[in-house]
Amino acid sequence: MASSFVIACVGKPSAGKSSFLNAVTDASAKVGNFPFTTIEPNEGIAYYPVACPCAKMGVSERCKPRHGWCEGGRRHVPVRLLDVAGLVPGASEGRGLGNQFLDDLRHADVLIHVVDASGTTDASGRETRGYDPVDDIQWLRQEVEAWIWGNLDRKWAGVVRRHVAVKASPVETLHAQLAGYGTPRDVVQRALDRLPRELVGEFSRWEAGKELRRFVGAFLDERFPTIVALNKIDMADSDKNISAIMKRYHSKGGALVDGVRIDNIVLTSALGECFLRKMQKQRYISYETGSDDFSTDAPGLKPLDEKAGRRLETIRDLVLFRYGSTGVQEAIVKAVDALGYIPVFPVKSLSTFGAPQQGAAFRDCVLVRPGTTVREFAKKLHSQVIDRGYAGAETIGGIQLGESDVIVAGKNNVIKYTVSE
Ligand SMILES: Nc1nc2c(ncn2[C@@H]2O[C@H](COP(=O)(O)OP(=O)(O)O)[C@@H](O)[C@H]2O)c(=O)[nH]1
Ligand SMILES: [Mg+2]
Repeated sequence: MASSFVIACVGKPSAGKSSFLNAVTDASAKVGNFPFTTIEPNEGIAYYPVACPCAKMGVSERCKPRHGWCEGGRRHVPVRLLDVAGLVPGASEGRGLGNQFLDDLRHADVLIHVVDASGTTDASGRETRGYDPVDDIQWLRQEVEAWIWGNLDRKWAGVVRRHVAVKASPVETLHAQLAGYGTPRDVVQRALDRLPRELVGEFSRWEAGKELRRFVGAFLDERFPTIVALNKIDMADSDKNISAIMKRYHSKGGALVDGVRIDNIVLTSALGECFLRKMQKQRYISYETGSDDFSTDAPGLKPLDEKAGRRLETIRDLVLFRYGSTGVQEAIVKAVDALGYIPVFPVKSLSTFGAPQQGAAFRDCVLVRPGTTVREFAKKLHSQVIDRGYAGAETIGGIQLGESDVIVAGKNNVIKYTVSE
């Protein structure tokens, strides 16, 4: 039963995607401690913190997550991170690696667009100086849009003919076309809901270059919520570029601009985080990801040499003091929050919160889409046993849950299923 939440890191070459991945991935420290059978070279693991019911139930000392870890009721749930390399302007027309990497996107629940805010790489990722990154967010969005729209455009006349012939609804027809992008039907419906009703009513007259194009924009907003990581904030020119980007994306009422909401722009120093983690692992500093400082004089730490000491001071001044953290962990949190996923804790016993004969509590935690029902989660869980023999479900306090109850964090997200076989 794998938590299947996938974040894709996208962006032009040299923006810092791989560094971002390294910064959040703790592969060497916690090898094997994630539910994914294979980790590809371009994959990493990040951890999303959630409130663990172990604290409220007074069993924190027995809380032993199968994957990730839990500390004082704060549980760190692994999520997958994909490094989608090679996105350059014109990619959707088959330049660069062409559709290959755009195909990777279909596994993603949410995107983190890593932008080089320092202005030291041009639109294709080549080294330069004084490049203005203000358009980078827009062109990436347009690439993805051109890709999805292009695939529909080619066959649109046929799609509409069939739509009329079989008397389908717009959502059915579009869902059939977009299912390949890993898209559930309700996402297509929400994208349609973003358009004026009259427009949807005239679906059979949609032109590929007009109404369909508009729909694809709405579809992107729903299908690929995007967090922007303005990266390399430790570099000289980043400050002024950040101000310009914030100005452009500041909109009235928090509306999406190029698929981005200003609240979802995060300032990051992937390299700073990599260095802090490395120094922490080698026991030169004590540092916790996401915090606004590190310490060099905690007991048991090794003495720093001058060069490392200077570098740490620079990170402290330019990143931690100025922006409050390296921003990397914040980006992960925002990415999962953007979809409102909630943690669910399946248990075998509501008195021990584990398997009855084992000591450990709350072994499993799975992130699920908002709106997931008790019955849907049973299906997602290991499967046929619960699905075939489904006899009911209850939560803490022996409260019975209905099949169609929507799972809500803190209310009914600790679930014990009963099976009739
Ligand atoms: N100063 C600074 N350099 C960074 C940062 N993140 C990445 N880099 C550098 O930018 C270059 C490209 O980074 P990389 O992660 O390989 O980019 P990718 O092509 O998007 O995967 C490397 O030299 C990194 O060290 C950062 O936060 N600050
Ligand atoms: Mg890379």
